[in-house]
Amino acid sequence: MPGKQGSPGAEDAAPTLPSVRPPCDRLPCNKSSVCSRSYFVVVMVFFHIYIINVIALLLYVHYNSGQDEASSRGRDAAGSGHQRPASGSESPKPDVSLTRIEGIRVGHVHKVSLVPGRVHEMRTLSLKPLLFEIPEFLSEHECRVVIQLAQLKGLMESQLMVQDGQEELAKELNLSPDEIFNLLDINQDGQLQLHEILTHSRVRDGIWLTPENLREVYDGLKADKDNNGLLSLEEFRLLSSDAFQRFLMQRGVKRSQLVRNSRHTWLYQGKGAHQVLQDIKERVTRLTRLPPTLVDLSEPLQVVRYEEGGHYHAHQDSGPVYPETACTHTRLAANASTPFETSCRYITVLFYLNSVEGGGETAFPVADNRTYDEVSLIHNDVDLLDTRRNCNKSNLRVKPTKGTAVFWYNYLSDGRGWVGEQDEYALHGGCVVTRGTKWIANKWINIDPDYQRQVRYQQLVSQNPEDEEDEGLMLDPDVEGSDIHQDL
Ligand SMILES: [Ca+2]
Ligand SMILES: [Ca+2]
Repeated sequence: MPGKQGSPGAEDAAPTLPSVRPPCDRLPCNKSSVCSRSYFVVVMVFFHIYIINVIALLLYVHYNSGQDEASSRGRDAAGSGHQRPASGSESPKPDVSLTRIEGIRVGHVHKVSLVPGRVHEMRTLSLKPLLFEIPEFLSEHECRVVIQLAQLKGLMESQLMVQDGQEELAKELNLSPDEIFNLLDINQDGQLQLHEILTHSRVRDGIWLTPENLREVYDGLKADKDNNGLLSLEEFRLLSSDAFQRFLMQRGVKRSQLVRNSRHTWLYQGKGAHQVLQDIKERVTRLTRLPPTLVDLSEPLQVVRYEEGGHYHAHQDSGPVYPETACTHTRLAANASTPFETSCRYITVLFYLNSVEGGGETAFPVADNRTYDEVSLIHNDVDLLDTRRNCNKSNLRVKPTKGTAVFWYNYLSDGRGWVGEQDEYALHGGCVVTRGTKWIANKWINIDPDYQRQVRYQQLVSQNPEDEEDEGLMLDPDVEGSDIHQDL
């Protein structure tokens, strides 16, 4: 295809050429009339003018495309901040090209060498997101040590309730009830359907709303006057901006109604850490085939425990990256005026530290779906992000088996060896644990999609190793240090 589009001038010109053959070739004609010498001269003059025009057109096209290339190279070289380096000899090119393992097809098995003397099998589970499973990635001993180290350190609640802040949000919003209504009314039919409210307000300060408890709120507040299950503009106007929130708080919130219901801690994996933790980090480097520096500079190992009834509704591990967004891990190197911050986790490696007796699968609701559409995630009262009730409707579920690792890419490739856009299909969650306890660990590999920012960050860290503790490079304050002193 690109070859065909490459020379539009030549393509347009070529088919018209045969038509200028002298008409004598085709028509038996009288020499004295149409095929006279003067007629032939006229035809030849037009033919020459035509050829000159075609040559001029080709020159014009060639000259212009050359100019475009030159100007785009100029823009890249100038580095306007948001642009990533383009390929080509004159533009700043990443020194490293990130390896991205090919999925080939679902069910494909790669043999990988991760530890001396044995071969692991890595099976492709989906292509969107690019997701793999490696049984027996961790030994029984390693699983036990990680759990014990986490217990020794102590786990904290993964989600704390935020009681205040709703009032402030309403003030900040500075929108009239009519304006809010109009924004929520996705299909613009003048009524608010349940899914329209849930799409925008599924999470209210960490409380997960389901269609059922939204109906409860309607009943409690007597919001749906005509009882048709919809909110009209008149009904909506009668509600105060924080009515929902106040109602939910008064009624009391159970752990099961939170976005996530688990406890976790962080384990440092650098120099001086327990050998098992260092071994796991090295194995992750071999598995992902990424530069060791990137793995070394990433977040520590997160260990999570879900009790019976624990869950984590479907979410993305990474945020989308826009020009005005900075990555949490490279914020040292970011422009100070960047207003938003997000986790930039190129890869998630998730380890199952035990085999769960009941439930607790990792669900990927839209894996290998044909399309991704945020609004259709709630359909006919079925919320695909709700891992307490709808895990069985997820496209893919991975059963927790002790020692197994799964890993996936949260970003696509930019096609030039670096990190591209967020992969929306990487949406995933932890299904409710129906029996027993579930222990997992997460290793995230942090890479900034902005190549220059990642490089600046690594330079800063290598130049000022002492600053790192003060500035809190790590995402979690209880992390005692890191191994960023290693060679970059
Ligand atoms: Ca509507
Ligand atoms: Ca109504």
